[in-house]
Amino acid sequence: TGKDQALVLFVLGGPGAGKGTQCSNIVRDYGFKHLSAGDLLREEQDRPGSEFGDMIKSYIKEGQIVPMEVTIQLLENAMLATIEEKEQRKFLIDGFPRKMDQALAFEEKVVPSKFTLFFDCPEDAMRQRLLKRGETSGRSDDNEESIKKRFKTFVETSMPVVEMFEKDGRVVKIDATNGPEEVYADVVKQFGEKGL
Ligand code: UP5
Ligand code: MG
Repeated sequence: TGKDQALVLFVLGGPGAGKGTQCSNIVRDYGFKHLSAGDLLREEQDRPGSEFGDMIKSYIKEGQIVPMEVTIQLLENAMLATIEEKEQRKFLIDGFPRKMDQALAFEEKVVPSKFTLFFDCPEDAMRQRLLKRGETSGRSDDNEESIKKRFKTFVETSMPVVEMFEKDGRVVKIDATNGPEEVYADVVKQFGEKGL
C-alpha cells in the first residue's frame, strides 16, 4: 500500500496551543492530509456500536491518554484509506504521540516521522483559549476541571515524548503565543528551511 513511503509530521503542543488551527493552514498551502488523533477518538466514541465508546468518553473527560492500541489503529486505518482513495501520502498527525509507548510503537510499526512540529504556548494563554472555545464547542473536556487534568497529563506524560524527539534533532519548535497569523508565518518560514 505504500504506507512506508508516507511522509509523516507529528504536530504536538499543549491543549489549546493551536495545533488544529495551524494544521488547517498547512493543509491549505502544502497538500497534507490532517489526521487529529483527538478528532478520530471523538468520532469513534460517537460511532454507533463502537465497543470503545464509553471507555474513550471517560478518558477524554479525565484528560487521560486512551490505550495506544485504539488510537494507533484509528490512525493507521485513516492513513491507509487516504492512500488508497486519494493516493495522498503526506500526513499531519495532530495531537499524537502524547505518551512514550505510542511514540515508540507508531514509529516502529507504522512509519517513522520526519519531524515534530511543536507549538510552545504558556498555560495561561492556553487556558483562556480553551475556556473561550468551551462556550460553544460542546467538548466535554473544555471546562476548568478537565483542562487542569489535561495540562497535568501534558506536562508529565507528553513533554517527555517531545524531549525524546528533541534529543535526536527532530523537533521544529514554534512560539504559539501570538495570534494565529503570526504563528503561521513562523511555520511557513520553518517549513521553508526544512525544504517543504
Ligand atoms: N486559537 C488557536 N490559535 C490561536 C492563537 N494563536 N491565538 C489565539 N487563539 C487561538 O485552538 C484552540 C482554541 O484557541 C480555538 O478556539 C482557536 O480558535 C483558538 P485549536 O487549534 O483547537 O488548538 P489545539 O491545540 O488543537 O487544542 P485541542 O483542544 O484540540 O488540544 P488537545 O491536545 O487537548 O485535544 P485533542 O483533541 O488532541 O485531545 C483530546 C483528548 O483526546 C486528550 O486529552 C486525550 O484524552 C485524548 N487523546 C488520547 O487519548 N490519545 C491521543 O493520542 C490523542 C488524544
Ligand atoms: Mg485539536
